[in-house]
Amino acid sequence: MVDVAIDEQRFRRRFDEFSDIGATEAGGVNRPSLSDENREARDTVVEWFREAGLEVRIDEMGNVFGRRTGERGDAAPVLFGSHIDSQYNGGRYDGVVGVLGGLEVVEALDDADVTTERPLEVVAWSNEEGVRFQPDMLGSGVFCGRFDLDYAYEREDKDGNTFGEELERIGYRGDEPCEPRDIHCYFEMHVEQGPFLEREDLPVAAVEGVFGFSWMNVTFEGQANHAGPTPMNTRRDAFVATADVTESVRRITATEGTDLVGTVGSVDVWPNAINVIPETVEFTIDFRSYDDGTVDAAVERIQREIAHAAEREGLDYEFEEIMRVDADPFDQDCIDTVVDAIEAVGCEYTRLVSGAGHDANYLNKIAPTSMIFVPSVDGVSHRESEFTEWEDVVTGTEVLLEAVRRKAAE
Ligand code: HGY
Ligand code: MN
Ligand code: MN
Repeated sequence: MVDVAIDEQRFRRRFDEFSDIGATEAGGVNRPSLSDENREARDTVVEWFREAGLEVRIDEMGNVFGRRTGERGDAAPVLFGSHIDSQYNGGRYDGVVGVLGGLEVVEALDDADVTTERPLEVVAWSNEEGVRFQPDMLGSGVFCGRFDLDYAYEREDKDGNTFGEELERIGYRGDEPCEPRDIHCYFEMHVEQGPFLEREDLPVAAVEGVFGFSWMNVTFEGQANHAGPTPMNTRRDAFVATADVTESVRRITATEGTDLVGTVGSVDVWPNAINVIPETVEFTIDFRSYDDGTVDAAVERIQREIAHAAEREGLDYEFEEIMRVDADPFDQDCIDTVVDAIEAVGCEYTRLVSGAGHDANYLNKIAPTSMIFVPSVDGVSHRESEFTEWEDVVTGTEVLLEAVRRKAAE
């Protein structure tokens, strides 16, 4: 294959400029889905895609595609990318390296005057994080037929704004149908968001699959009362039950011999006052494992614990599973292509399964898919101090370039 080189300076300039959008004091970014900062990030990606000569299309979910034609114009494209929405006060690398890395792959091919047989498409998926509008991976989920458009448009944030209204407001409710179409394969380059590559002192991993997970919403309804005169044995304290369930989540994940992880991440207390017994607590539970049966068992057990906690405290409660994604292995041929690409780039590597969810979870249902991981310093992510060495981002992008070229020649 003709030598094609990543332009590290150009890529770094873009990344630094992009990191200024929604930048936080502590060095992270705050660009939640469909926020004004997310719109600015989208506008920048569209501008850069166009400058790179890509045909830009925006679909009904605001997914942004940049297409580079191939010698076989009507052949199914090689699709690669990630997301640019962030956590509230999240990291600069999560998702972004996959989108800007995809753009750099296209520009490096242009620099070397290299065409590909198949068309290439770089994509920035909408609402991958799912922190403002649950569930996560909503843009890729509609694209892959997992959710219908109305369901997605009706999703509400905590202030009652719907996804559809906000997408309209920022001007990204595109005309392109958001539905499954013929994709030759999908690659996603992403920071590992865990400690394994750094622990092994390795620059890259071929990702063989993604954990399945369940997201649940629980609401306990007790009774507000004065924190002073109310006798302890008459209280109906919604937060005490929440604490019980949180402790149960931790106990269930301690079950021997499973890779199960569990988190109570979002908790809203009402009236949330120092001298009032909590009346209502709404909280979330996130269980994940590479084995679907393990997640199923954990969801069943925690529902029993919720019922017991409510009974002990005399509470009413609501339970809703808001999202369930099955674990599944990626396509072996795509994994092998990533390994071949890593060997062509000439670096050591390992194979990993992802504990984090990605748009690749859903793409894997409609097209051969695999991922490339680069190290997260201190294994940190979803935090403003998230960091990846630039040389590792470049290595991951070189691997992406090699993998894309291989598949585009099929
Ligand atoms: O939840 C996840 O793993 C992803 O960041 N949406
Ligand atoms: Mn991500
Ligand atoms: Mn994330």
